[in-house]
Amino acid sequence: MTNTPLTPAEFEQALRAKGAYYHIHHPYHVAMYHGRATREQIQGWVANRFYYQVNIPLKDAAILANCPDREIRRQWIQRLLDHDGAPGSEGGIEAWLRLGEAVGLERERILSQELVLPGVRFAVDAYVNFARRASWQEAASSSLTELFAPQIHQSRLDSWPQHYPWINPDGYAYFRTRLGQARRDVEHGLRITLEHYQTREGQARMLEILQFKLDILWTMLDAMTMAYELERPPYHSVTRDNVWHRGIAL
Ligand code: AHQ
Repeated sequence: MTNTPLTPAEFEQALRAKGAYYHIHHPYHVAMYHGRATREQIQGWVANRFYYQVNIPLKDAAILANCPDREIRRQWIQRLLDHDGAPGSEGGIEAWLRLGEAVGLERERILSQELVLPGVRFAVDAYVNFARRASWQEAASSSLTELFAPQIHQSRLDSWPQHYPWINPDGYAYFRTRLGQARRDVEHGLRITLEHYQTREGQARMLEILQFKLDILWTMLDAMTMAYELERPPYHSVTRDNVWHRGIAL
């Protein structure tokens, strides 16, 4: 293996080639796109992805906490405001709750996180804990799955309204907002990444990190497939009750 670093253009191309493993290609997402998802599968996806959404600000706060560079922090903090809501604007987490209501879920049921599957929780927690432990540059670059995010948000806007007329279209505001925010995030994340990884070894490390994040997104949908498509939620052979993540009522 050569030690010659990839040029920035070659490195960016190698990052974009990882799009082949993006969760837009996961059968669960493909089924939703083609209108084959049931109401329960859509609701399960929204309720489980809520756990990812509420953890993004914690992940980004971990990056801020580890980053000594004021210029980087001044830009990165916008990501928390995008999700938590800047003063006077509702933010992405609230918009996700509206998506939940639009697909027929009770707001309180989403907030309770009772529908969050163990596999989803562990995948998301792995992302947050990685961001806390890794260098701020490695954690920042792990957000670059968003290179492929505008396409996935657009695909929902293009397909869901025709396939799922029972979903209140007000709920799609989140996807529309993310189109612009993801593109802006990628511009900043890519600049940090192309500047930080200057050696061939470092570039190889970055591709590993990106694959780790792709694995997180893919694994979340695997857990949802088990539960909502194969009807094998955790403990299904023991009980049909949601017993995960909760103590035994004494
Ligand atoms: O809604 C998404 C979002 O706010 C973020 C933040 C970003 C990150 O920091 O890792 N990644 C991300 C993603 C969002 N939506 C996902 C989807 O499929 O709707 C895509 C996901 C990503 O590509 O990482």
